[in-house]
Amino acid sequence: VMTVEADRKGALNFNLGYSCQLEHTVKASGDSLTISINGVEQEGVPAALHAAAIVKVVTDGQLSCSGDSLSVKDAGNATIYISGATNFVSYNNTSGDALASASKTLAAAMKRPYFMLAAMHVRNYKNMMGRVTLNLPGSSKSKADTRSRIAAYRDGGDEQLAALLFQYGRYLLISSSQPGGQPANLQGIWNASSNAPWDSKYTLNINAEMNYWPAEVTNLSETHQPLFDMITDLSKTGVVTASELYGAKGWVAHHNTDIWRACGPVDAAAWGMWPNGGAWLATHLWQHYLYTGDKEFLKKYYPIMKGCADFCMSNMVEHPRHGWLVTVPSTSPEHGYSSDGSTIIAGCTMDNQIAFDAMNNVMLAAEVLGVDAAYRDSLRRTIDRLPPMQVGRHGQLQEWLVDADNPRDEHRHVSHLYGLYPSNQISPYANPVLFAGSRNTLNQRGDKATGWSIGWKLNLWARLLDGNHAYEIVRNLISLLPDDRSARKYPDGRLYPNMFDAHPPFQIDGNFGFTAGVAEMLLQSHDGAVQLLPALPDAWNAGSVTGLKARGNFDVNMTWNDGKLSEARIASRNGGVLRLRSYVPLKGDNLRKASGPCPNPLYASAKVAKPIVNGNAADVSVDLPEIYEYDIDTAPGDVITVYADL
Ligand code: FUC
Repeated sequence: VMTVEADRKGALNFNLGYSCQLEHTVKASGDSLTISINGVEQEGVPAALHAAAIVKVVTDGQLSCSGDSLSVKDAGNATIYISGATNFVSYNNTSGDALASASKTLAAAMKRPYFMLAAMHVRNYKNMMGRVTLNLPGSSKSKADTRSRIAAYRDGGDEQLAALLFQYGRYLLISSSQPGGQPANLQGIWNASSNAPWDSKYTLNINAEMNYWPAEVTNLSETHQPLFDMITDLSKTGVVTASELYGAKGWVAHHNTDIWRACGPVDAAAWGMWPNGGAWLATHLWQHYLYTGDKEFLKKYYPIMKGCADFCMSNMVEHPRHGWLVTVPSTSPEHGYSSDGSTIIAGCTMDNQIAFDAMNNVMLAAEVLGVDAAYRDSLRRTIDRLPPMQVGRHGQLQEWLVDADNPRDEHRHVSHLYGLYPSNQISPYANPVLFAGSRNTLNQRGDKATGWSIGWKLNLWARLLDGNHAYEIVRNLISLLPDDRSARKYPDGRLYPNMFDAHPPFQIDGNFGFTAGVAEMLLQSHDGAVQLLPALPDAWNAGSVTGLKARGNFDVNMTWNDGKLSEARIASRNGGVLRLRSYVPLKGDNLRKASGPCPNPLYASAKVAKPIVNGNAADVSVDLPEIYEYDIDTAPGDVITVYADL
């Protein structure tokens, strides 16, 4: 709905038509336009969808219609209501009545005047947006337009632009992923082309998951629901793929899906033959549980998680040489291990890490729900037979079972670092060798990449607890690309003037990866503690944040100065032990020195097998900053305040 107002009656005169890239007809009658739109066939498949739209005008002037347009004359104001719908009902049902749905939505909207609809919209939006605030140094340039600010960001002094871009990612998620709708695809909801890059679908080997990295930690948990709905659909279509293609139990999805919930391999082998899209997606169900502690949710989605574990257990085979259980055939997404370009292999590191999560999460979920005792044992036995992670001859975390990584290769996919982020299998405290190996890998891959790859690297450097390196990645992402035509002149440009992220072309995952990455620099809760300011860069030496979420359902507010935490206020929603980790000693009521493993299972560390080191162990040492850890018992509703004890 939009409204146009003039300062005096009679000044507003306009005609209104409707244009659309697809084949369509427009009919004007009375106060409205009715538009009927045909879908297009693609790759020989006839269109299953058509659409209808209705446009209605309410005005204090004269309204007339002719042919395919409306005309408003001598008006002081006009409100235009626009409603559109398709015949889509669900992935396996297109029997909807597009025109009837569009009319129904329109009738509901027209019960209210513009100002009321606008107020409702703002209220809903603010309710989500306002949960998190972030202040970083340097507000002096914040009056300039975003294009100039992006162009000048490298000069320093405008860290509020990073804060704005962080919030922009939240805005994009709120706007493109609401319960009841589809999940945000490669362009969110902002694809403007009928022939979109990568068909505006869901790439499951990183991109669709990345879209949802900010959902929990930046306090927008309900925006995750459309993804859960898609996972539910895939768990049905994926059963057919698992049984027909692999003769396996459970369900499987490969590297790509769309609104029809396709699960089979598509495109060339290097892309398509990777059977872990479903299992990666299903980790989001478990993460939602860790953040919310919602056992009803866990109970509802447990069978879907179990379907992924079933697929792993029935599909993996024993490696003839090592005896480990591995996926085969598979690929490390889009990347080859040999100079002849071969990609298909058994037991890629990412496969093993995803299989670990798929089975380990189900084992933990079954414990929480008190079900499936015997199944839990079989999961445990299978997990114990997975290949351990390996560090290779260049000190790198190996991407494959074979030590084939090329230290000069800057491929954008860093799939084997899945274990470091988003998963929690590589801990500096429990697995320093893997931690150092991951750091070597990331240094070898370099700091420049496509938009989404930069977004991933930001989260990875945050997990490597290196704030200044993470900040270099921030700078690589906040780099102006005026438009796609200027890509040659701006080879490193990764942000358009409107702050959409550039692969290039525009792909929204980079925005979401950025937002998640900034949160990850400020707060982590995946490795046995709620860690305050784990990777703060020097450039953000003073600031504050409110409303970030830690696993265990804690809301975290922090202020810092001189690069150090000064105060944290943490609201406990569910109760339970809060273990705090900080680089400065803390004081506060009822705080006691922590001891033993993390007592709160919602943010406990993962227990992975001891790694194998094939390279030079001297290259894989870590030097970590001193940390202070405290426990505090909380009840639901408690607010804990702690201060730096310097
Ligand atoms: C993966 C990436 C590409 C692109 C596409 C949508 O295939 O490797 O870079 O982002 O998804």
